[in-house]
Amino acid sequence: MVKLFRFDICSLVLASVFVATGLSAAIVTNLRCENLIDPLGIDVPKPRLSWIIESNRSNEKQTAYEIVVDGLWDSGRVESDQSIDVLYGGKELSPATRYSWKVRIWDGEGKPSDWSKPATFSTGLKEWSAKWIGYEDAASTQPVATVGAPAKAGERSLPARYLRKEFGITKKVSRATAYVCGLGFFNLFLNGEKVSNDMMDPVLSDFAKADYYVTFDVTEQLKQGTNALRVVLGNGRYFAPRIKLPSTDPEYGHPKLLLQLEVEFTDGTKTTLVSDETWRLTTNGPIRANNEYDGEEYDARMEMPGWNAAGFDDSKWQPAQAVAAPGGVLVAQMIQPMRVTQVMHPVGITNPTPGTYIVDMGQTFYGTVRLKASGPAGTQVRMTSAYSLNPDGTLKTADNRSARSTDVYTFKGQGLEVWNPELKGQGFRRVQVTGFPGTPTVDNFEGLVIHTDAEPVGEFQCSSDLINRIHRALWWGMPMFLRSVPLDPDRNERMPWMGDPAKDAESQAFNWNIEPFYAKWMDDVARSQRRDGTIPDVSMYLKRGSGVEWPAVFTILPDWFIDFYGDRSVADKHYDAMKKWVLAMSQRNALPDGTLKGTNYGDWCDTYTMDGKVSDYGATSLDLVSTAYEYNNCRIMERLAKLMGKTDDQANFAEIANKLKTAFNQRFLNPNTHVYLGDTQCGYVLALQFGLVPDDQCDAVIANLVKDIMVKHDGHLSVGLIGIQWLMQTLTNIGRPDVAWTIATQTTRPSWGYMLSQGSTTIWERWDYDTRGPGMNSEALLIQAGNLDAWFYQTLAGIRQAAPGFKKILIKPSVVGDLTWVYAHFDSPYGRIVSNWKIEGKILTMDVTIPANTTATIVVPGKNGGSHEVGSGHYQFTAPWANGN
Ligand code: RAM
Repeated sequence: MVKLFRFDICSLVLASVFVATGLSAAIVTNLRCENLIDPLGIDVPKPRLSWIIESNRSNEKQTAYEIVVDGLWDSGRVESDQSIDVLYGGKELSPATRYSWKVRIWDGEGKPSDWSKPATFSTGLKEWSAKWIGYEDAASTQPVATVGAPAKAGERSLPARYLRKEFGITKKVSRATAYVCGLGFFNLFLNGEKVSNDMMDPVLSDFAKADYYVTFDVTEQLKQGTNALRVVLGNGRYFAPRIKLPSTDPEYGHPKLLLQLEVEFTDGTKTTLVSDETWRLTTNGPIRANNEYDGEEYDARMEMPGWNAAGFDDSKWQPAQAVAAPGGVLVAQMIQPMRVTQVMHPVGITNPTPGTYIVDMGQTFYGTVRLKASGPAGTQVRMTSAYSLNPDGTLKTADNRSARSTDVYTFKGQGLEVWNPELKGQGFRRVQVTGFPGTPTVDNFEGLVIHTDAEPVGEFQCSSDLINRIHRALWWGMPMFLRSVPLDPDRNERMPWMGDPAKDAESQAFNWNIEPFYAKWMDDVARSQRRDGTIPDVSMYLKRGSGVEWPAVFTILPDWFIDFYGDRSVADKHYDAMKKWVLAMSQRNALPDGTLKGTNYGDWCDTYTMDGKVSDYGATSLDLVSTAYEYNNCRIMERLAKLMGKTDDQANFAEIANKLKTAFNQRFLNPNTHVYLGDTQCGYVLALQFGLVPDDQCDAVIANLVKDIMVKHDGHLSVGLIGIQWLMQTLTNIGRPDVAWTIATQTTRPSWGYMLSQGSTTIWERWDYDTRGPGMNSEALLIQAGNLDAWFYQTLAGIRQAAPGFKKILIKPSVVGDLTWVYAHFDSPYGRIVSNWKIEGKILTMDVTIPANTTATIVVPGKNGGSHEVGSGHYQFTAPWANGN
């Protein structure tokens, strides 16, 4: 039953709230541990437990909760409205154990809910008795490209390592768990079946410091009798794909495996099976070469039928060698794995030169191609991937630089053969095929979209076709970077650069649950800190540079975790390292006037760099950018110190920040013209967004920024990698979402609309991708996107957090340009938030959903819309609307 309430907010407003008055109580659902659903192998002594409350009543609240963890902990009734990140408070958890847990809550009227359906988590392995095994073959470190073009100096690849082990199980199994670290990448099979649909496990890391192991529940796959385990080991980043060219990848060594299978029987006994020298190994399997930059080469004639099942004759194989451990600490992989998330069907196929075919997937993505064809034994099909075409219709591979991005398949000649590379991927849209037996059709190929399989949490649509298409391009482009660490997708580089994700993460977070992903990455960044406190501009592999702006992801993200996810754990964990870094930056880079010496890379590739007019470092003073960033770092540290009760630190960071602010304005701000040095959008935006502008000059500085956009640049942006992270939200914050809208809807260069008009399906690395020569010029390197997608959710739909983790929500859409409707939802830590407004004739209608256990301020657009304080529920507001409202 639905009842209509009418508010008398203003005589012109008809604001109505629909309240379901059904009496059903709150339901507790979506139980998560460490923000993962039923995680296997968690590695924390006190996991954080969260749940979502669903209810069809308005104003639903939690006033108390009770958690029960498998006999180990009954929290009893705890008077609290906390429903995310409740710290486990029971007896010490045992390693390698599965726990079941459940929760119930008491609502605003003090009524208890039913117990939730139980969820589970399992703890990681502590006692490793397994040995690292592999095959240390010095000769094979030479370049290998067995059937492709001859390898060039510096290209490195190896055939895959195939390992197997048979073992007997005589009793009834109650639970079997495999703990596996196979470096670089591994695939695990049990009795012929791959044990999961993960791709490219484990997550990347600096292997000398940390090695992630993956936990698999294999209870179902294990059988009584003889079982066969098999593992395929690829190079990943362990056996470096390049030593130089262009980056220095650390060389860790040959691929290696650590595996421990823990089996529990129904009679209460246990057994353990481990990797050791009794395993058999061969490199003479079908994967002849694999390398993320160059591709995978597969000779189906070398398949070994039956090798993954019990009874295979492996007498010609060699015993696995016990090899040195990689040297890092073993850490449980607590993020979602990479998976194939979509299968693409080609939209067309062309034949630019005799024997050469171009298969068009219709969309750029990161992943790989699947071949489905028949051919005589020995026929070799070569498939080279890239984004777009040369003018003559051939594939434009120049931007891949020296990455060959070529997969080679050799037919065994037995009916329909289906194959895809398993140990690599690349950013691409088109595939150039040569050597195909006969004439290929679109049915011979599929595209596999691969990325970290974070759960989707958002949807955005609006009345502007252009904005929808830009959102779609971002939606495709963003996951290309979610590959266990944020990683460039295409050329011979593919590095975890740290500058891009500081605000890209927020855009991603409105679309996917990336909390575990970035929490893990902050660990990687912390591990890359040097003794002197500096952090490289690119973490883990190419450990180059020690700037302020790029590593600032190490202050910005932990701080943002608190705001966005209500999660303090990242800041708590890394506080000391963050402090050390921020202090090192202000000391190392200090100039006599109190500002900072500029460090790499400034407002990288801004629009002034178009056509080579200025260098890639952009037009904004590097000193200005670095000083502004360090100021922001100090304010973040001041805030965190306050939160953590570290009063000395709080005072110290406040003092450094105050001095930086004074020095910044003395040096960079002209008090008469209110122009920041260089008169660039990036300079204004950083000063405004970070709170550097003296209060009495704010209006004048804003006017200069707006003039720069609207007059000097005719409604276009002029920023690069740094400016774009803050530009759009700054314009909203200063009350000019209309200016941001003008920028967002441009279709002339430089703009996102222009990129799409040139046929792109993702966002370019450079604003002048189309007129640049090859080199550092990717069609899908998202550095010019920053906070844009978040801006669609935050400003056009108006969904923002007003208290950490969206415990309090602000719904405040901006009706800009010719927009007539917006629909967005976002699954916040407390549940789904919906903002949906539309203008029809002279009426604006707004439907809003606020999840249980939160409150919200809803600001209805328009002169008479008003501001409404509400609890959870579904609300509809209508207000008169006139143009220019
Ligand atoms: C390029 C990439 C990367 C960027 C660096 C500075 O290699 O675009 O994302 O951060 O430059």
